[in-house]
Formats: sequence, C-alpha cells, structure tokens
Amino acid sequence: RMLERDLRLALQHDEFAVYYQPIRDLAGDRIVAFEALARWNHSLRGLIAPNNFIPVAEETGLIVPLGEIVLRKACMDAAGWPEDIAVAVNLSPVQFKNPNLVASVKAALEASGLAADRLELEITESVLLQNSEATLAVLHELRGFGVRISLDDFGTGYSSLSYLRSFPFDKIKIDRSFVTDLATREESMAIVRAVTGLGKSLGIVTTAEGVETDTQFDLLRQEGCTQAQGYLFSPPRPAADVAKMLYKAP
Ligand code: G
Ligand code: G
Ligand code: MN
Ligand code: NA
Repeated sequence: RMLERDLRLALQHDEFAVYYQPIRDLAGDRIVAFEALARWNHSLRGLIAPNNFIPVAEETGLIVPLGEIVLRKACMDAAGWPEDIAVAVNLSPVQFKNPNLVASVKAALEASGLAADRLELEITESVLLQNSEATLAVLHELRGFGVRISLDDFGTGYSSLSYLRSFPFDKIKIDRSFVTDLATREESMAIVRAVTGLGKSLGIVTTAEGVETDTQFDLLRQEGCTQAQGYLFSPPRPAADVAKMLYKAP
C-alpha cells in the first residue's frame, strides 16, 4: 500500500517529530508535564496529524519502530527540562505485543538519563482487552522500575471501571468528550464529578483533556480535578517551544 511504503521511507528519513502539549496542575497552577504527540513532517504534504498515519502504522506493525522513535525523542527532550517536569508518551496496544517493549523503555531511559519517575506511559483500555495477563505483567514490570502508568481516554470504552480494579493506575485522563460539553450538559458534569471523586478515593491523579474555555477550567477546579490539558493553555507545539511554554506569564 502507498501509505505503508511512505511510512517506511519516512522512518528511514527521520521525518517524524514530537510535539508537546502542557499539562497543568490545578492546585499549584503551574505546568507539571507535557504530553508527547507524534507529527509526520512530510516532505511534500507538510505536517501530518497522527489520525492520518497511526492507524496504518498499527495495522502494519510500523507503530513499533515509530513508537520507539517517539519514546526516545521524548525521553531525550525531557531530560533537558527542569527536574519537576514529566513527559507523557502514548503507547499503542500493538506495542504491547512486542516482547521487547520493556527493554526498549529501559533503553530509552538509560540513553537519555531521564529518571524513570518522570516518564508517564498512556494506555487506553483497549490495551487491557487483549491478552490481559501478559499485559498486566508488562505494566507491573514497568511500574516496578518507577515508570508511571496513565489510563487514557477514560470513559469512552466498555468497562473502564473494572480496569481500575485490575491495575493500580497512577492517573486517569478524562476523555475530551466529557469536557467539551461540561458547561452545557448536566450528564457530562455528573460524569466528571464522579470520576474526580473516584480518583480521590483511589488516590489516583485525574487529568481533564480538551479544556478549551475558562468556564470548563473553573468547573474542573471546583470539582477538584487534579490536572488539565487543552487548547485553553496551548496546542501541542514543537520541542523548541517548551521553554517558552514553561516561562511565559501564566
Ligand atoms: O496529536 P493529536 O491530537 O492529533 O493526536 C491524535 C491521536 O493520535 C490521539 O489519540 C493520540 O493519542 C494519538 N497519538 C499521537 N501521538 C502518538 C504516538 O506517539 N503514539 C501513539 N500510539 N498514539 C499517538
Ligand atoms: O487520545 P489523546 O488524548 O492522546 O489525544 C490527544 C489529542 O487531543 C491530540 O490530538 C491533541 O492535539 C488533541 N487536543 C489537545 N487539546 C485539545 C483541545 O483542547 N481541543 C481539542 N479539540 N483537541 C485537543
Ligand atoms: Mn494521550
Ligand atoms: Na485522550
């Protein structure tokens, strides 16, 4: 397939960049982490968003080398940031089928010198749907050397609640779809309230995604959500802009 061949060439030619979106702590009112998001810097088509290539990368298995590139770049970049700033990297379910996943995470940490507790790995519950015994073993192994594990896109799948019982996640990321209509739909407000409450009871950090308005931000703070991320603060931006994001007036 055309796109598959393009992806292979792009990997060879190092056409993938990592963009970073800040994650703010609501109580401390400061940036505490950045989420790493892949971008394809195509020679002819310009910057391509992940929705246009991650699915093909997953179907073809190319997400394994691509994921490793993102992980390595993210750890390298984060190693140059202040020590209290973490980096969050998305992991595809396909990467969990790779027996070298744990070794490649360790290698990325060692090559960069980044402390393991500054790396957060984001997984969706679809990761836990497949071969969950083996997956849980991998998650425990990663956690064992200090890496943090986040449950991404929370609330959009089939049985999120049971996953909270199967693994002690460090963080729940409340899906953007609940944040979008937070101010206008009582159901979304009730769901966000329930998830932040659940996080508090379980001692798990909650991060709201897709925060775009001051009203959403105020409601999230009022509900005691721990962190927030979204266009209100910043879109994902290149690594070279991280210092600007950290030090600009709030
Ligand atoms: O950056 P953007 O908002 O367009 O990302 C769209 C989707 O692509 C999100 O669901 C995000 O999790 C996913 N994505 C972005 N970068 C990566 C990556 O490096 N690895 C994986 N597996 N998914 C990614
Ligand atoms: O699935 P994941 O949470 O990893 O996806 C993050 C995606 O959400 C990225 O593609 C990012 O560009 C996008 N995103 C980040 N903040 C906002 C926002 O405030 N609004 C919208 N619509 N998308 C956002
Ligand atoms: Mn994510
Ligand atoms: Na998400």
